[in-house]
Amino acid sequence: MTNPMYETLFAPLADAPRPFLTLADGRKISAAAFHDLIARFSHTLRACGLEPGDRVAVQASKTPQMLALYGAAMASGIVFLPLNTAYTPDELEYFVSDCGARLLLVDPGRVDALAPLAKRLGIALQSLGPGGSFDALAAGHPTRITPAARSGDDLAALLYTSGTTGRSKGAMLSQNNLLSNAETLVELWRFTEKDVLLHALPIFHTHGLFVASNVILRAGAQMIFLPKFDLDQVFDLLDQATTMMGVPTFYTRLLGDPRLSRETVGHMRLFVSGSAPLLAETHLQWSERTGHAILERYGMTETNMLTSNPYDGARRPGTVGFPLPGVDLRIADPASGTEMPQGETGMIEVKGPNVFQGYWQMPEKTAEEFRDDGYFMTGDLGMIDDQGYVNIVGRAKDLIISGGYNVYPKEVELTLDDMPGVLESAVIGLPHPDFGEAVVAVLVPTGEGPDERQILGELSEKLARYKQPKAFIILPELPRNTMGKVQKAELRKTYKAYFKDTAA
Ligand code: MCA
Ligand code: AMP
Repeated sequence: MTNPMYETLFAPLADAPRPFLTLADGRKISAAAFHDLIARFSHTLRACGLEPGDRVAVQASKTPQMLALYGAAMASGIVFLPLNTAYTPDELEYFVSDCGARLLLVDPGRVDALAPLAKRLGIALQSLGPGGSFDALAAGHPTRITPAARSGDDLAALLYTSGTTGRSKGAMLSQNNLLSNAETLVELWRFTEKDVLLHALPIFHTHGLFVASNVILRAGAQMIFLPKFDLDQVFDLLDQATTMMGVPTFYTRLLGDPRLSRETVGHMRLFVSGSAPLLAETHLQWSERTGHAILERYGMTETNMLTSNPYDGARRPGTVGFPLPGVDLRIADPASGTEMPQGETGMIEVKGPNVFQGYWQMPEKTAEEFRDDGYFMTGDLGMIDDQGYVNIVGRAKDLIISGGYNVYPKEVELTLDDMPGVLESAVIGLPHPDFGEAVVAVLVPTGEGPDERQILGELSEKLARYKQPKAFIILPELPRNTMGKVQKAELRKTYKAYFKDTAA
């Protein structure tokens, strides 16, 4: 194959009259029409001066155009860099300049705000979606393409992940990394051309883009493509779907709605959950209410999917199932990397065709996260039970997962520590009924003490909304051990019931 991603996922759409996307308003886009858009966008990327290997960065709403841009980037051999729409211009600037993107695409309404940044970085700026300048350029291009020659080892995408310390890192994902995972999941989860996926996840992260969309493309299936997770829209359109993928917050929100019943989901084939731990309690409530056992799986940006509960056989609540075919997974001593006996807890380490190529222009960071024998250290602590199911029991990394989004406390603490009235801070995740974990800042004030409203105002300039604390706790000092290290576990224990029974 001259371009495996394009040929496997996108070429089969060409000229196919079958429906591919159903939008929130019921409008349908056929596979053929979607492929026409991919072709036009691919010509437009080239006309904008991008060549195979160049990066295109996109921070835009979830539209068919955004998904078509992904297909166009693959067809043209251009590395796709999707960015969370919640990122502030400050956050955006780092990603765009670090990867050396040649073109930044944003929503039409954001062009004015981002023009100075694009000018400063010397990068072309266009708008994408209805009324967008990129779309207008595309209209003049043909609907046939010759894809750029690419091998399976060539880069397909860069996805930035934050780190416990230091700068965010761009995970380099090759065509084979993505394709191998899509092929495995289609087979394991039995996707066929008869499936209709209710797609309410964002498409700037692995879950919505590489798990959900790639699986549907590979299976030749279709999607109900919603701009975001909205309970009314989900209930309106659910009867047209056969499957849904979501983060645990989707399932707790659906459970909180009286419309959820055996009847409303009677025709569904499969519910998949991932990105954050699904409480066993949620799994059980869902089974009781709907008769469906949610299939929980586990993955990472750097690796795509790693484990899954079985399609046939017991889906065990509180576990993430078995390693995927082709994935080697071991539990190792975090310090030495020695494999631990079954039943003991250690670092989850993995190897396989899905594991990324390394961090963009950070060879030392890449080396730090791999063992000498090629296993990647996930930073998750796990145990394999006597029936082979992987249990995630904690994290070696200081990370909060709020509603499926990762928040690195260090980044929030560094921002807070610079604010007037704050002597120091500790940012922790506390159990939250809607988001699973919520970001909370424990602050030690200087003399007058911080003004929470002022802090939130300043934070909104610097950090995406989902990273901003949902609550502040003021303490005269932070608990520390004899070495002077802040005892976050103690803070989490003291305040574990902070959000108990509070509404979202
Ligand atoms: C929105 N807000 C949040 C979050 N989302 N705050 C904390 N955590 C969040 N996840 C803010 C909003 O800005 C708003 O702030 C307030 O919280 C409530 O907004 P609401 O309308 O309720 O939020 P929403 O728009 O309904 O979003 C909640 C959501 C969404 C549907 C759970 O966050 C979501 O789609 N999450 C999925 C993330 C995901 O796809 N992760 C996969 C990563 P205010 O009102 O104050 O302005 S990939 C991954 O993790 C790996 C690879 C894997 O295994 O999949
Ligand atoms: P990301 O950096 O967004 O790729 O997030 C990856 C992290 O999400 C993993 O390292 C895990 O800590 C977490 N994660 C993903 N799926 C699950 C799951 N099913 N259960 C628990 N944690 C999960």
